[in-house]
Amino acid sequence: MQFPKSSGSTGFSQSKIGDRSSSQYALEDRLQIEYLIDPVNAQTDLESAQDVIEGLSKTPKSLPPRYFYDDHGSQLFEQICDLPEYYLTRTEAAIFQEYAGAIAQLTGACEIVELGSGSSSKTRLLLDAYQQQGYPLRYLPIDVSAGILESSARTLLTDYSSLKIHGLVSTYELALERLSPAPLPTRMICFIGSTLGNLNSQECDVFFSQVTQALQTGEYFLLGIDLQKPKELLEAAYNDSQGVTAAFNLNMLSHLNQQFDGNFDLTQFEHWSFYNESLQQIEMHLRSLKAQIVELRDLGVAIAFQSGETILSEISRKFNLAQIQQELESKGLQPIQTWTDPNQWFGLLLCQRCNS
Ligand code: AVJ
Repeated sequence: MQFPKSSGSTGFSQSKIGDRSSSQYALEDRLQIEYLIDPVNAQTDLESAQDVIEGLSKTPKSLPPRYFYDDHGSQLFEQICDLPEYYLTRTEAAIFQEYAGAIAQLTGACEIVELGSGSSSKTRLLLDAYQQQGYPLRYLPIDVSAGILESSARTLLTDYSSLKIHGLVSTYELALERLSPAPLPTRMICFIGSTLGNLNSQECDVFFSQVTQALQTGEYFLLGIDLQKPKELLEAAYNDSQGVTAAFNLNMLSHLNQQFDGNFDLTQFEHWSFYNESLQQIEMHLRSLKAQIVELRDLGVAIAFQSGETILSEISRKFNLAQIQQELESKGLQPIQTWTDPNQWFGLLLCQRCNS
Protein backbone atom coordinates (compact mmCIF):
# COMPACT_ATOMS: atom_id res chain seq x y z
CA MET A 1 0.00 0.00 0.00
CA GLN A 2 1.25 3.48 -0.79
CA PHE A 3 1.04 6.11 1.91
CA PRO A 4 1.38 9.79 1.19
CA LYS A 5 4.72 11.43 1.83
CA SER A 6 4.87 14.47 4.03
CA SER A 7 5.36 16.58 0.92
CA GLY A 8 2.20 15.20 -0.70
CA SER A 9 -0.78 17.52 -0.84
CA THR A 10 -3.60 15.10 -1.54
CA GLY A 11 -5.75 13.27 1.00
CA PHE A 12 -4.53 10.42 3.13
CA SER A 13 -5.92 7.04 3.91
CA GLN A 14 -8.59 7.06 6.55
CA SER A 15 -10.34 4.15 8.12
CA LYS A 16 -12.09 2.88 11.15
CA ILE A 17 -10.12 0.00 12.52
CA GLY A 18 -11.05 -3.45 13.69
CA ASP A 19 -14.16 -5.60 13.32
CA ARG A 20 -17.51 -4.09 13.97
CA SER A 21 -19.18 -6.84 15.90
CA SER A 22 -22.44 -5.44 17.23
CA SER A 23 -21.37 -5.45 20.87
CA GLN A 24 -18.31 -3.37 19.99
CA TYR A 25 -20.14 -0.97 17.75
CA ALA A 26 -20.38 1.80 20.29
CA LEU A 27 -16.66 1.68 20.93
CA GLU A 28 -15.67 1.50 17.25
CA ASP A 29 -18.00 4.35 16.51
CA ARG A 30 -16.03 6.59 18.87
CA LEU A 31 -12.69 5.64 17.34
CA GLN A 32 -11.04 6.82 14.19
CA ILE A 33 -7.39 6.32 13.33
CA GLU A 34 -5.65 7.95 10.40
CA TYR A 35 -2.27 6.89 9.06
CA LEU A 36 -0.20 9.81 7.90
CA ILE A 37 2.83 7.56 7.72
CA ASP A 38 3.14 3.89 6.88
CA PRO A 39 4.02 2.29 10.21
CA VAL A 40 5.16 -1.05 8.80
CA ASN A 41 7.20 -0.13 5.77
CA ALA A 42 8.68 3.21 6.60
CA GLN A 43 11.42 2.54 4.06
CA THR A 44 8.86 3.67 1.51
CA ASP A 45 9.18 7.02 3.25
CA LEU A 46 12.29 8.31 1.54
CA GLU A 47 12.55 11.36 3.72
CA SER A 48 12.78 9.22 6.82
CA ALA A 49 15.41 6.93 5.29
CA GLN A 50 17.37 9.99 4.27
CA ASP A 51 17.62 10.96 7.95
CA VAL A 52 19.27 7.65 8.71
CA ILE A 53 21.73 7.78 5.82
CA GLU A 54 22.70 11.36 6.59
CA GLY A 55 23.08 10.72 10.30
CA LEU A 56 25.30 7.71 9.78
CA SER A 57 27.38 9.39 7.08
CA LYS A 58 28.51 12.40 9.08
CA THR A 59 31.14 12.69 11.78
CA PRO A 60 30.25 12.31 14.59
CA LYS A 61 27.44 9.90 13.68
CA SER A 62 23.89 10.39 14.94
CA LEU A 63 20.40 8.93 14.52
CA PRO A 64 16.95 10.48 15.04
CA PRO A 65 15.49 9.48 18.45
CA ARG A 66 12.15 8.57 16.91
CA TYR A 67 13.80 5.31 15.79
CA PHE A 68 13.64 4.21 19.44
CA TYR A 69 9.93 3.74 19.12
CA ASP A 70 9.05 0.59 17.25
CA ASP A 71 6.51 -1.39 19.23
CA HIS A 72 9.18 -3.10 21.33
CA GLY A 73 10.95 0.22 21.95
CA SER A 74 7.68 1.78 23.12
CA GLN A 75 7.29 -1.10 25.57
CA LEU A 76 10.82 -0.61 26.85
CA PHE A 77 10.10 3.07 27.31
CA GLU A 78 7.05 2.20 29.41
CA GLN A 79 9.38 0.10 31.60
CA ILE A 80 11.79 3.03 31.89
CA CYS A 81 8.95 5.18 33.19
CA ASP A 82 8.52 2.79 36.12
CA LEU A 83 12.21 2.60 37.07
CA PRO A 84 13.15 3.92 40.51
CA GLU A 85 15.90 6.13 39.00
CA TYR A 86 13.68 7.60 36.30
CA TYR A 87 12.00 10.33 38.34
CA LEU A 88 10.54 12.16 35.32
CA THR A 89 7.30 10.28 34.73
CA ARG A 90 6.20 10.01 38.32
CA THR A 91 7.12 13.60 39.09
CA GLU A 92 5.14 14.91 36.14
CA ALA A 93 2.24 12.61 37.02
CA ALA A 94 2.23 14.04 40.56
CA ILE A 95 1.98 17.56 39.13
CA PHE A 96 -0.98 16.47 37.00
CA GLN A 97 -2.54 14.78 39.99
CA GLU A 98 -2.40 18.05 41.85
CA TYR A 99 -3.23 20.54 39.10
CA ALA A 100 -5.22 18.85 36.31
CA GLY A 101 -8.37 20.42 37.76
CA ALA A 102 -6.81 23.87 37.58
CA ILE A 103 -5.82 23.26 33.95
CA ALA A 104 -9.36 22.21 33.02
CA GLN A 105 -10.77 25.27 34.74
CA LEU A 106 -8.39 27.60 32.95
CA THR A 107 -9.02 26.22 29.45
CA GLY A 108 -12.69 25.28 29.64
CA ALA A 109 -14.01 22.55 27.30
CA CYS A 110 -11.41 21.69 24.69
CA GLU A 111 -10.12 19.00 22.45
CA ILE A 112 -6.91 17.48 23.86
CA VAL A 113 -4.29 16.96 21.17
CA GLU A 114 -1.27 15.02 22.36
CA LEU A 115 2.02 14.84 20.49
CA GLY A 116 3.78 11.54 21.25
CA SER A 117 0.89 10.09 23.21
CA GLY A 118 2.48 6.68 23.87
CA SER A 119 0.45 4.88 26.53
CA SER A 120 -1.54 8.05 27.35
CA SER A 121 -1.30 7.28 31.07
CA LYS A 122 -0.79 10.87 32.27
CA THR A 123 -3.48 12.02 29.88
CA ARG A 124 -5.98 10.10 31.98
CA LEU A 125 -5.49 12.60 34.77
CA LEU A 126 -6.43 15.36 32.36
CA LEU A 127 -9.41 13.44 31.00
CA ASP A 128 -10.62 12.87 34.56
CA ALA A 129 -10.41 16.58 35.29
CA TYR A 130 -12.32 17.60 32.15
CA GLN A 131 -14.90 14.92 32.87
CA GLN A 132 -15.36 16.25 36.39
CA GLN A 133 -16.05 19.70 34.99
CA GLY A 134 -18.74 18.06 32.83
CA TYR A 135 -16.97 18.86 29.59
CA PRO A 136 -17.29 16.62 26.51
CA LEU A 137 -14.18 14.47 26.08
CA ARG A 138 -12.36 14.62 22.80
CA TYR A 139 -8.85 13.32 22.38
CA LEU A 140 -6.53 13.42 19.40
CA PRO A 141 -3.46 11.29 20.18
CA ILE A 142 -0.52 11.40 17.76
CA ASP A 143 2.23 8.80 17.76
CA VAL A 144 4.63 7.14 15.31
CA SER A 145 4.01 3.77 16.93
CA ALA A 146 0.73 2.41 15.56
CA GLY A 147 0.60 -0.52 17.96
CA ILE A 148 0.69 1.51 21.14
CA LEU A 149 -1.61 4.19 19.70
CA GLU A 150 -4.32 1.69 18.81
CA SER A 151 -4.14 -0.36 21.98
CA SER A 152 -4.12 2.61 24.33
CA ALA A 153 -6.97 4.23 22.38
CA ARG A 154 -9.07 1.10 22.84
CA THR A 155 -8.35 0.92 26.55
CA LEU A 156 -9.26 4.58 27.00
CA LEU A 157 -12.55 4.15 25.12
CA THR A 158 -13.48 1.26 27.39
CA ASP A 159 -12.71 3.32 30.48
CA TYR A 160 -14.32 6.60 29.35
CA SER A 161 -17.73 5.89 27.92
CA SER A 162 -18.34 9.31 26.38
CA LEU A 163 -14.83 9.81 25.01
CA LYS A 164 -14.28 10.27 21.28
CA ILE A 165 -10.83 9.58 19.86
CA HIS A 166 -9.37 10.60 16.57
CA GLY A 167 -5.80 9.23 16.46
CA LEU A 168 -3.03 10.03 14.01
CA VAL A 169 -0.18 7.65 13.27
CA SER A 170 2.24 10.37 12.36
CA THR A 171 5.35 12.38 13.11
CA TYR A 172 4.75 15.65 15.00
CA GLU A 173 5.68 17.84 12.07
CA LEU A 174 3.30 16.15 9.69
CA ALA A 175 0.46 16.09 12.22
CA LEU A 176 0.86 19.78 13.08
CA GLU A 177 0.71 20.60 9.39
CA ARG A 178 -2.39 18.52 8.82
CA LEU A 179 -4.53 19.24 11.89
CA SER A 180 -8.03 20.04 10.71
CA PRO A 181 -10.12 22.59 12.64
CA ALA A 182 -11.10 21.61 16.18
CA PRO A 183 -14.54 20.07 16.68
CA LEU A 184 -14.86 21.83 20.03
CA PRO A 185 -14.62 25.59 20.37
CA THR A 186 -11.04 25.29 21.46
CA ARG A 187 -8.06 23.02 21.42
CA MET A 188 -5.08 22.30 23.66
CA ILE A 189 -1.92 20.83 22.14
CA CYS A 190 -0.08 18.83 24.80
CA PHE A 191 3.61 18.04 24.56
CA ILE A 192 4.41 16.44 27.87
CA GLY A 193 6.97 14.02 29.28
CA SER A 194 9.83 16.35 28.34
CA THR A 195 9.95 15.05 24.79
CA LEU A 196 10.91 18.63 23.94
CA GLY A 197 14.32 17.71 25.38
CA ASN A 198 15.04 15.70 22.22
CA LEU A 199 15.14 18.90 20.17
CA ASN A 200 18.22 21.11 20.05
CA SER A 201 17.59 24.82 20.52
CA GLN A 202 17.24 25.47 16.80
CA GLU A 203 14.79 22.60 16.32
CA CYS A 204 12.95 23.80 19.41
CA ASP A 205 12.49 27.20 17.81
CA VAL A 206 11.06 25.68 14.64
CA PHE A 207 8.82 23.41 16.69
CA PHE A 208 7.33 26.29 18.73
CA SER A 209 6.60 28.13 15.48
CA GLN A 210 4.83 25.04 14.13
CA VAL A 211 2.73 24.83 17.29
CA THR A 212 1.84 28.52 17.02
CA GLN A 213 0.82 27.99 13.39
CA ALA A 214 -1.36 25.00 14.28
CA LEU A 215 -3.27 26.95 16.96
CA GLN A 216 -5.97 29.57 16.58
CA THR A 217 -5.75 32.68 18.72
CA GLY A 218 -6.85 31.83 22.26
CA GLU A 219 -6.07 28.13 21.97
CA TYR A 220 -3.71 26.39 24.37
CA PHE A 221 -0.33 24.69 24.48
CA LEU A 222 0.55 22.52 27.49
CA LEU A 223 4.24 21.76 27.82
CA GLY A 224 5.93 19.38 30.30
CA ILE A 225 9.69 19.77 30.71
CA ASP A 226 12.45 18.28 32.80
CA LEU A 227 14.33 20.95 34.76
CA GLN A 228 18.02 21.39 35.55
CA LYS A 229 19.23 19.48 38.61
CA PRO A 230 22.38 17.87 39.99
CA LYS A 231 24.36 15.72 37.55
CA GLU A 232 24.21 12.62 39.78
CA LEU A 233 20.41 12.46 39.71
CA LEU A 234 20.36 12.96 35.96
CA GLU A 235 23.00 10.39 35.16
CA ALA A 236 21.34 7.77 37.37
CA ALA A 237 18.07 8.28 35.48
CA TYR A 238 19.76 7.45 32.16
CA ASN A 239 21.99 4.61 33.44
CA ASP A 240 19.54 2.54 35.46
CA SER A 241 20.80 -0.41 37.44
CA GLN A 242 18.51 -2.89 35.67
CA GLY A 243 19.85 -2.01 32.24
CA VAL A 244 16.48 -1.13 30.74
CA THR A 245 17.79 2.15 29.34
CA ALA A 246 20.69 0.26 27.75
CA ALA A 247 18.25 -2.18 26.14
CA PHE A 248 16.10 0.74 24.95
CA ASN A 249 19.12 2.42 23.38
CA LEU A 250 20.35 -0.78 21.68
CA ASN A 251 16.87 -1.56 20.42
CA MET A 252 17.22 1.33 18.01
CA LEU A 253 19.74 -0.78 16.09
CA SER A 254 17.42 -3.76 15.98
CA HIS A 255 14.66 -1.46 14.73
CA LEU A 256 16.96 -0.29 11.92
CA ASN A 257 17.83 -3.91 11.13
CA GLN A 258 14.17 -4.74 10.70
CA GLN A 259 13.19 -1.57 8.93
CA PHE A 260 16.03 -1.45 6.44
CA ASP A 261 17.27 -5.05 6.25
CA GLY A 262 20.35 -4.21 8.28
CA ASN A 263 22.96 -6.31 10.06
CA PHE A 264 23.87 -4.36 13.20
CA ASP A 265 25.24 -6.89 15.69
CA LEU A 266 23.79 -5.75 19.02
CA THR A 267 26.51 -7.52 20.96
CA GLN A 268 29.13 -5.33 19.28
CA PHE A 269 27.69 -2.01 20.48
CA GLU A 270 27.19 -0.66 23.97
CA HIS A 271 25.01 1.93 25.67
CA TRP A 272 26.84 5.06 26.87
CA SER A 273 25.19 8.10 28.40
CA PHE A 274 26.29 11.10 30.45
CA TYR A 275 25.26 14.63 31.36
CA ASN A 276 26.92 17.29 29.21
CA GLU A 277 26.99 20.18 31.68
CA SER A 278 27.95 22.91 29.27
CA LEU A 279 25.02 22.08 26.95
CA GLN A 280 22.76 21.09 29.85
CA GLN A 281 21.76 17.88 28.19
CA ILE A 282 21.91 14.16 28.72
CA GLU A 283 23.52 12.52 25.72
CA MET A 284 22.87 8.91 24.84
CA HIS A 285 25.28 7.22 22.53
CA LEU A 286 25.78 3.77 21.03
CA ARG A 287 29.45 2.87 21.04
CA SER A 288 31.01 0.42 18.61
CA LEU A 289 33.04 -2.19 20.48
CA LYS A 290 35.27 -2.94 17.50
CA ALA A 291 36.12 -1.78 14.03
CA GLN A 292 33.26 -3.05 11.87
CA ILE A 293 31.19 -2.47 8.77
CA VAL A 294 27.41 -2.50 9.03
CA GLU A 295 25.10 -2.72 6.04
CA LEU A 296 21.57 -1.42 5.66
CA ARG A 297 20.71 -3.30 2.49
CA ASP A 298 17.40 -1.62 1.69
CA LEU A 299 19.16 1.73 1.76
CA GLY A 300 22.12 0.47 -0.24
CA VAL A 301 24.64 1.70 2.33
CA ALA A 302 27.58 0.20 4.20
CA ILE A 303 28.78 2.13 7.25
CA ALA A 304 32.28 1.79 8.65
CA PHE A 305 32.84 2.11 12.40
CA GLN A 306 36.14 2.54 14.15
CA SER A 307 36.60 0.78 17.43
CA GLY A 308 35.09 3.04 20.11
CA GLU A 309 33.27 5.23 17.59
CA THR A 310 29.88 6.48 18.77
CA ILE A 311 26.46 7.23 17.35
CA LEU A 312 24.54 9.97 19.19
CA SER A 313 21.07 8.45 19.52
CA GLU A 314 19.45 11.11 21.72
CA ILE A 315 19.88 14.38 23.50
CA SER A 316 17.61 15.04 26.46
CA ARG A 317 17.87 18.71 27.36
CA LYS A 318 17.22 19.98 30.87
CA PHE A 319 15.49 23.33 31.00
CA ASN A 320 15.31 26.51 33.00
CA LEU A 321 11.70 27.61 33.53
CA ALA A 322 12.26 31.36 33.15
CA GLN A 323 14.26 30.89 29.98
CA ILE A 324 11.73 28.62 28.30
CA GLN A 325 8.92 30.99 29.26
CA GLN A 326 10.72 33.76 27.41
CA GLU A 327 11.22 31.63 24.33
CA LEU A 328 7.56 30.62 24.27
CA GLU A 329 6.47 34.20 24.64
CA SER A 330 8.70 35.28 21.78
CA LYS A 331 6.91 32.73 19.57
CA GLY A 332 3.43 34.04 20.38
CA LEU A 333 2.75 31.40 23.02
CA GLN A 334 1.98 33.34 26.18
CA PRO A 335 2.63 31.37 29.38
CA ILE A 336 -0.42 31.84 31.60
CA GLN A 337 0.48 29.50 34.45
CA THR A 338 3.33 27.19 35.46
CA TRP A 339 3.40 24.38 37.98
CA THR A 340 6.24 22.34 39.49
CA ASP A 341 6.74 19.67 42.14
CA PRO A 342 8.13 20.50 45.60
CA ASN A 343 11.72 19.66 44.47
CA GLN A 344 11.31 21.73 41.32
CA TRP A 345 12.51 18.79 39.27
CA PHE A 346 9.86 19.03 36.58
CA GLY A 347 7.80 21.86 35.13
CA LEU A 348 4.39 22.10 33.48
CA LEU A 349 3.50 25.26 31.53
CA LEU A 350 0.13 26.26 30.16
CA CYS A 351 0.42 28.78 27.32
CA GLN A 352 -2.16 30.51 25.21
CA ARG A 353 -1.68 31.52 21.63
CA CYS A 354 -1.93 35.31 21.43
CA ASN A 355 -2.92 37.17 18.30
CA SER A 356 -0.44 38.64 15.87
C1 AVJ B 1 10.78 10.47 26.04
C2 AVJ B 1 12.53 11.92 25.35
C3 AVJ B 1 11.40 12.31 27.42
O1 AVJ B 1 14.61 12.01 27.34
O2 AVJ B 1 13.98 11.17 29.22
C4 AVJ B 1 14.31 7.90 28.52
C5 AVJ B 1 13.49 9.29 26.52
N1 AVJ B 1 15.67 8.19 26.91
N2 AVJ B 1 15.44 7.29 28.83
C6 AVJ B 1 13.91 11.25 28.00
C7 AVJ B 1 14.45 8.47 27.30
C8 AVJ B 1 16.27 7.45 27.84
C9 AVJ B 1 12.86 10.39 27.29
N3 AVJ B 1 11.92 11.26 26.51
